[in-house]
Amino acid sequence: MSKEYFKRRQNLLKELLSQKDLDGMLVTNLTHIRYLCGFTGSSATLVITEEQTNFITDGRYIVQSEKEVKGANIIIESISHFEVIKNQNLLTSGSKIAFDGKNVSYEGFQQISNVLSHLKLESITGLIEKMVMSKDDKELEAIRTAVEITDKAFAEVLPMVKIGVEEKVIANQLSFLYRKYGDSDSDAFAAIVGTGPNSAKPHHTPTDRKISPGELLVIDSGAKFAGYHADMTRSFATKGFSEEQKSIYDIVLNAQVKSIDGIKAGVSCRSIDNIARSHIEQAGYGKFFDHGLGHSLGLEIHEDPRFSKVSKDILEENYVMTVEPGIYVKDIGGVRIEDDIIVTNDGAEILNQTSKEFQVIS
Ligand SMILES: [Mn+2]
Repeated sequence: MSKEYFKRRQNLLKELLSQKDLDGMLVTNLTHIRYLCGFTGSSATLVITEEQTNFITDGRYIVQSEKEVKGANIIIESISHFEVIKNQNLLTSGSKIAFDGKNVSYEGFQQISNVLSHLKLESITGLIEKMVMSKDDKELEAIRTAVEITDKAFAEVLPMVKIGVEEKVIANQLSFLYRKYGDSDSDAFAAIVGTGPNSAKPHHTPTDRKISPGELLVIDSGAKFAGYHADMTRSFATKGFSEEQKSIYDIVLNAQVKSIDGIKAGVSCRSIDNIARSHIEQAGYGKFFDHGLGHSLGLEIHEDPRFSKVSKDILEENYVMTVEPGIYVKDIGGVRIEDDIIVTNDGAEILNQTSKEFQVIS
């Protein structure tokens, strides 16, 4: 990605800091550092002020930072990054500097306060989180690719989803394909494959339980591409399923389609959550849908805003959201259906191509 993208993001952050009467920021969250200058390694601090952006890392990352870091002056040092800031006088004495209170530990804060005692430090949270909500064209491109890879892997794995196959086998195969086609370091998150009673646990960890007749099956997984996440869930019934299991599937699918239909820029996240929630409530399953309708995703798998009962956010163009209603009934099983969508000015663009038709596994 070209330097201009990172410069644009850094400039927006500078603008937001100056609106808050702050002279700069110590960025310590590695995902935020990646967003602001492109570095993907595991140790760095970014120091942003109106005048300059300094990137500090250690000797393990000499080559990598030269290749990746854009729009920042690179400093390689083997001592604490806060000592570097002090020794090289990167921040003027008395200046008001923000740090991410959510990301700095208690000990980290003590260290900053001691070493950088010449600064006025102020904890802020949510500033960069707010910035990343609306995705730029490069980010949308990466998310589209992550979703394409997810669809492709799903299509390849579907033929092996049969009665008698273990949850773990399906999860491992998906993970293998995501790493083959997408980022090689990991999938977007550990795949959830829940059969029968396990399908009623929204965050089930795959086991050696085998897909059996007359039950529901939930598969929730996603690829990662260039650091950007995809997240898709599909549910199935197996041969011998009950009327109620089929009916639960239909209710969840209708709730999902209806809530996506309501999405467009300017609409509140809470009202979208409410579309799915009311639909499920009216069908008599309200108490079996006990999580939010969806979340934003990007360089993190779960970002703000959320589709939830308590959200105060309003959708804007180029927000990327998941829409994932579910119903989970003990002993009957669970259904969740999830797509990733891009918010547009007049609607939502659904990225996933994998079918949502009711399918029976035999
Ligand atoms: Mn999700």
